[in-house]
Amino acid sequence: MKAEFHLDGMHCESCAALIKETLEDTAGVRHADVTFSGKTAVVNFDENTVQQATLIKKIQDLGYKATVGDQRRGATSNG
Ligand SMILES: [Cu+2]
Repeated sequence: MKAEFHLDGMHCESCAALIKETLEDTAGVRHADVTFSGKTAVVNFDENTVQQATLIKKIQDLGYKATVGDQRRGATSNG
C-alpha cells in the first residue's frame, strides 16, 4: 500500500535523503519519496511485512516528527 506522512524537523535536503534511505532500508518498504520542500514522505510498502506505526517510529528515531497524512486521492496543497 501507499501512505503519505507529514514530516516536521527537516532543515535541509540531506535530512530528506536520510529519511528516504532509512525508510528504504526497512524490510517491507519498496519505495520511499521524501520531499524537503513539501515536508512529506510517500512510502510504498507491503502492509503484511511492515506497519505504518513502524515507519513513523523509524522517522522519529532519526529525530524528526512524522504524522500520517491524508490518504485521499488528489489531495492539493495550499501555500
Ligand atoms: Cu538536514
